Parts: sequence; C-alpha cells; structure tokens
Amino acid sequence: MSSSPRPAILVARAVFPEILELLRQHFEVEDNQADTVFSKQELARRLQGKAGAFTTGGDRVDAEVLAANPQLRIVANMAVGYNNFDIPAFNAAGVWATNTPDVLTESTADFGFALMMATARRMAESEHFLRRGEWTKWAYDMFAGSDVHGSTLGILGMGRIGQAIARRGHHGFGMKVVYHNRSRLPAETEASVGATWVDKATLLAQADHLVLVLPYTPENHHCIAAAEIAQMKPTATLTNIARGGIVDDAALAEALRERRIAAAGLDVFEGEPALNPALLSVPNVVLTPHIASATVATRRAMARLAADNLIAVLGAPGQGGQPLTPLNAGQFTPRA
Ligand code: 8YV
Repeated sequence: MSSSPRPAILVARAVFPEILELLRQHFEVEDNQADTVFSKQELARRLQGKAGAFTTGGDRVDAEVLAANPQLRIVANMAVGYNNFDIPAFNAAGVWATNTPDVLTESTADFGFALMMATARRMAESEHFLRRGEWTKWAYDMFAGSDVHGSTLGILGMGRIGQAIARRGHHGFGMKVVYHNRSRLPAETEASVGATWVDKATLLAQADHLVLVLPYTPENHHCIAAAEIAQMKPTATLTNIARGGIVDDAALAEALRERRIAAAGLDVFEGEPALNPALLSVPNVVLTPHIASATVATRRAMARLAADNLIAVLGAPGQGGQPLTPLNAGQFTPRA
C-alpha cells in the first residue's frame, strides 16, 4: 500500500514537547527547540517546502513571506492577537490564518486584573524599596495607593478579555465599570458584565483605573498618548495588557515622572523585548515581560489549539478541513 508523503510543517519557536510529539504523528516537523528568534528572511527561508507553520506573536508573516512560499496553506498563530499577520496578504495568497481565542481569556483577564491591582497598590515599587533595605519604620503614608474596590474601572476595548475583566471588577470588587469600544455590546451582555458604554473622552475622564485590551491596528497606534493621558485623573492608573504601540511609551514615561497620572502597569511595550529606557527609571510603573497569558495550563491550551488548527487543515488528506479558529474564513479561496 503506498502512502502519500506527509505534509511538512515548521514550528517557528520552542514549544511543549508533547505538542511537538502530537504534530509529529501527522507531519514532517522542522522544530526550533533552540528557540532562535528568526528574522523575517530566515522564517521565509525555513518555510520553503512547508505546507504549514506554527508561529507566535513575534513572527511576522506578510505578502513577501507568503509569495516566497507558494506551497504554504496555513499559518497557525499561538496567540489571540494577530497583528503579526497581514490578513489581506493571506487572503490574496489563499492561505489560512488562525489564532487561539477563548482558551486564554480567563487567565489573561486574571493577569490584567492583578497587574491593575499591583499598580494601584504600588506592589512593585514597595517591593523594590524593601529589597534595597530601606524599610526601617512604619509610616502613615508609606506606599499609600488607591483603592480598587468601589472605584471606577475603565476598559478600552471590550472583546472577550475586556468582558472577563469587567466581570471581575463588577461582581468581585463592586466597581463601577465603564468601557469604550467601536461597537457597543448588546444590552444583555452589558448587564451581565455590569459595564456601561461611554465615549472615549468620558472613559478617560471617569476611570480611576484604565485597562487597555484592544487589538493593535494602524488606527490604534498611540491611541493613548500625551493628549489622552492629560484627560485622565491625576490619581488614575493605566494598565496595558494589549500590545505595545497602543500607548506612546515615551509620553507615558514622562507623564509618570511628572505624576500627571499616579502609576502604570505594563505587560507590553513598543518594540519589545526592548523597552524605552525612560520606563526603567520611573518608580511608579509595574513592568512585566508580556506574560498575561502565561499559566502552564493556558499556554498548553494555546499550543494545542494552534496544533489542532494545523491538523484540521493539513492532517486529513482529501478532506479539505476547515481550521477550528480561522481568522479569514470566507474571505478567500484556499490554495489546493
Ligand atoms: C502571547 C498574546 O503570549 O495571545 C496573545 O495575543 O499576546 C500572548 O498571549 C504572545 O502573543 C505570544 O504568541
């Protein structure tokens, strides 16, 4: 009995060994367990002859990469955000693009809420003080921050993660929750998460704690910059778990230094993993290295979903499967 050759795929970054094992049951796998970060040119080169790719948010896939690899049929991102994909280019090339929604929502919301709380209650700043050996006595105003419970939570972007954060604030902490999003949620969803739509200016003016959870698009570039920060309360905090580039980090660092807002919590940065050095020298910011989805269970679920997308499209010869979580369904004619 002759068997047709198994499709070849590239797993562009290191991943859980059991996910590689699963993929190897279906495909010829080129892995990267050394976890080298490939340049776009290197990624394009390694994709030669591959029908599928498993990527992460740092791997840029655009028209150039797709044109260099006419055999490529699917690129599965292990991330819910997909600003590293040029979706019109995928459509023009006839290639599936997939992401990993839902499986990370609750873990990412937990982290967003935790980062907001750490920011409001000055946890990083006070820990650094303690580690420096500067704690010699109690003081009435030592690291006095601002309350989370009963305050106003502002959410910019109200997709799945924004709604999960709203639920935490409303049901768990008795917060008033206001949000701004291009499209308003249905009334019953607003009621269940306890959030009220407001325009962006009202959001900026009312929020005691503003959390950013919107996708990064060209329109959203620097949508929080000096002018927006100036509209916030001087006691407010800003938390960004969305994407670098949404906030003008240089303007934010200056505003923090001048105490135009109280504090910020940042998990994502413009040009990460590089950071604007000004952020490192202001005390009133909590900095984490893009780990909002990083629980073992969630990262496993994300990797599994990305793998399952590859298997659904490439793993069943002749069945022409659809991926589980496509980004461009109905927008293109898939390559044969
Ligand atoms: C990922 C994320 O860790 O899912 C996203 O959009 O930002 C994170 O969960 C990151 O993109 C790596 O793929």
